[in-house]
Amino acid sequence: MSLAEMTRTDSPAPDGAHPSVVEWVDDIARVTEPDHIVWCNGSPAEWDALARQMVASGTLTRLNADHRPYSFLARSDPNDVARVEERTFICSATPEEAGPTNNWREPGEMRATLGRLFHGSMRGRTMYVIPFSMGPLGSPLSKLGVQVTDSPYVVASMGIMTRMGTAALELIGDRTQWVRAVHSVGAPLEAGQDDVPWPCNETKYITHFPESREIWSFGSAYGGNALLAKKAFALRIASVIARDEGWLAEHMLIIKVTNPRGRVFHVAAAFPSACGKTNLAMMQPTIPGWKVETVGDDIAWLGLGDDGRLRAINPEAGFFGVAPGTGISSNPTAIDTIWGNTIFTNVALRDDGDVWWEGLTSTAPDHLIDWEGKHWSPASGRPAAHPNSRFTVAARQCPTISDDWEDPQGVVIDAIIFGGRRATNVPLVVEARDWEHGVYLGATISSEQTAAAEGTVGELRRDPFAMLPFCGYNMADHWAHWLSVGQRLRKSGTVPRIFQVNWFRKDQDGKFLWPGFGENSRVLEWMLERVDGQVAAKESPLGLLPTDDGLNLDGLDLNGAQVAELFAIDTEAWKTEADATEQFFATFDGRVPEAVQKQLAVLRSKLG
Ligand code: OXD
Ligand code: MN
Repeated sequence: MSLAEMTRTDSPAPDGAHPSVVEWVDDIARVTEPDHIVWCNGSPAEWDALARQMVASGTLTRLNADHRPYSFLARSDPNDVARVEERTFICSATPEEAGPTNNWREPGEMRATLGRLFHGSMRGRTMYVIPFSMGPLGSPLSKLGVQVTDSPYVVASMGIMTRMGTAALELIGDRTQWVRAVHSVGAPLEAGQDDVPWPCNETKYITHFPESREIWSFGSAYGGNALLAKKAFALRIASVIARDEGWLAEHMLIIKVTNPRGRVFHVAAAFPSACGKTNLAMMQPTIPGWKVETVGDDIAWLGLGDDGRLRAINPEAGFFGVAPGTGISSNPTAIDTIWGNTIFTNVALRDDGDVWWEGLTSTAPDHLIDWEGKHWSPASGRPAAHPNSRFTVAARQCPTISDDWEDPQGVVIDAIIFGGRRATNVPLVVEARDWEHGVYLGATISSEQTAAAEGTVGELRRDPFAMLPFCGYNMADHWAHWLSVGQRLRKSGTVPRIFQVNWFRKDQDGKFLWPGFGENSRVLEWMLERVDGQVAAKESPLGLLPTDDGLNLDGLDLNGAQVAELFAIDTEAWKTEADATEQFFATFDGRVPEAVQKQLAVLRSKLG
């Protein structure tokens, strides 16, 4: 018996563990050969022990408790700072099932590659077994998973981002469908070899097997590459489960909005990464009498409830928010949320032991240690925090968390918003004429490239439903699935309204036309007054627009020309955009649903 085999049994599976989990863990251990196995129970004591261990090993720095109680800073390897989309693979049986927007690999071939990579990949390390629930424990809308990982940073993060531990494990029974997620940083340690604070591997594979509901991730410990409950499970694998079971797994925030008359609405909104979803989810309205509360900031699972209405849960338990740009003025609620009990990754460290990033305050401190551990001053000419630096914090710490955010039946969705980051063409707000038109608006979202994924910042990219990197199957089939959900909603009698928004339109001098942030409440007001039947709208080739005095602009410093520019429709530019959409649709080899193609024809005919 090898040493690895002898030590593997040092932490027996807990009594409540289902044999299917125990056998699977054993199989993975046989391949990855960890020195130890630890079954995580999800207790505060366990979290604390992990945090102490990571402080001792240099992975975490404890922040000054006077400023930021029980909080930590992690600095990643400079080559492991974001999701790696070109290393993200969907291994469905055929390339057509993955579709042209995903990287497909033949499953057998990928399994052989992964077998080689994972062989002995946890040597010298501990393998942690993390059972977790996505969604409230025991909710009919929740799903269970188990991730194994050799990264204690991932365990601590999953402890914040999911309902993790024994209670989730005990829900796995004979007939439970649960998602298997294997993660290794891919940095085995030889006997006596010193570890580094952020082990990872230059070779990275973020791999999904939709049919068997499995995830295998190798080489990275950062964010969505490694916290497999988030993008890999709750979006890529869940979107496939949702297609098969008749619901939707979407890259959407959820908010509860109360109007001055006391009517409550719930809104789900899809925006591409780093377009301010967390800011909108925690928005403080500037208009009197309106209240916004937070249900979720990144992912929504939506399905038809017993009442035939569209209901949604936030499957996550925490926020993994982008730090830069999150500030006292842009998102005071987030700042209040992260007062303590927070893991910060790749932000800068202040001399007083607190954290800082660009946009937190209007002026930078004179001296910082930057995200790479180097001395920094405002004269350094480079950002102190990495543009994709993050905070990881429990959702329950958010002062605006909604009282129904853990409702096991989900919240009723009254409106759906699709947004992109567009400097030109797309008006501030448009209402879809019907569900089919709404699906077209979702299918044609485009945005400028951001820092959340690796790639060239600034390039315009198509991001249908803000799901481009997250849909686990053919994107055109996703649109067909949305259409079928719409048909079922229509039969049951209540179809949420769909809107498109664009906070990011610029004037000729390149300046944003719309103030954004809390002022976006004015757009929410218009949309929800539409839902409530209180305001009129006017037809345009793009859909329904506010009438001339429809949008509440009281107290805003916007002149008539600027408002006109926010809603201007440049017919020629839209004809060009329609041509580009036709080309985009052509990449799906005839799979784009008829009803979506028809919307493009309608747009063209309305443009004249
Ligand atoms: C995220 C993303 O981290 O969308 O939420 O990239
Ligand atoms: Mn996201």
